[in-house]
Amino acid sequence: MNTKKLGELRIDMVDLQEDLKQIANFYFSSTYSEFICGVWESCALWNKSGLPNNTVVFAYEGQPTKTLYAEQLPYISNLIQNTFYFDHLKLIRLVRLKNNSVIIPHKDFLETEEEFLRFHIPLQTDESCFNSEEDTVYHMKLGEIWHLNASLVHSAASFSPQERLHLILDFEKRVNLQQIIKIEFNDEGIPPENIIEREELKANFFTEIKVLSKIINQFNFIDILAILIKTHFTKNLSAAKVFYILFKIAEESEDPALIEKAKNLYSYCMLERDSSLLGSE
Ligand code: YCP
Ligand code: CO
Repeated sequence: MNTKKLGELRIDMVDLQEDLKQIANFYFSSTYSEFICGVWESCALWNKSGLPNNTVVFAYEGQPTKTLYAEQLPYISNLIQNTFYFDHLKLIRLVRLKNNSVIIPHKDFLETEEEFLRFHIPLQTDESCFNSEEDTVYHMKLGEIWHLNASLVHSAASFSPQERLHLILDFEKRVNLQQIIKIEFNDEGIPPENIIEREELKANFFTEIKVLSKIINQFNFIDILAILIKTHFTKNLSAAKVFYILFKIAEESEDPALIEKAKNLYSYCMLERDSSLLGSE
């Protein structure tokens, strides 16, 4: 099932603001920071252990437990309960992406025993926050409900002075949407009004970008990567091509450590991850 906007929730901004004030005091964990240039953090509202700092995605039998944080968010908890059936629920996280931060293009569920059905609801965002899937860049507006196919290459970026805050809900994969979503929903894919137009690449783009090989080193590797990811959000460059260019730049630098780093990052984000990296909960 492809990424699509399912609908939008009516958000009471005054009530939401009360919950956002609570969230400002929450402890967010840095799980999955290896996928980020900048800062992306998460805390759990519902998970297996009921402990808010267990934010790892993994398959388990049975129902999740409410964490203390869910108790402290009456408005958001209500919103969730009115929108989703909990029978096949596994994990609900609050995730925040700080200003000038980008997520390295990746596929999720490479390390998990099972894949999940994933939903996003933005709780704090603006037009300077972007998501992408393969060759499409789009914006999820506040209160919209999205199904994300996280098995495809995807990425995100925030250039907003406010932290971008999303709810992410993961359900068992082997059920259909009617068993998860309580409200009426559309199947309109990524609507044109959510899609961000990007500039075409110049004919010699791939040759000229290799000039970055003159400055790349172990200290700025992550910065060069961030520049390439940001380029994906403004120019017609696919998420996967970011790795292709990074690899070409590393190759041209003739530094074996950088070539290895680029190769390993590609493999980790796009091909395979060891399940021992899952941590324990
Ligand atoms: C996830 N995708 O939420 C991952 C980790 C980046 C986005 C962090 O499963
Ligand atoms: Co992801």
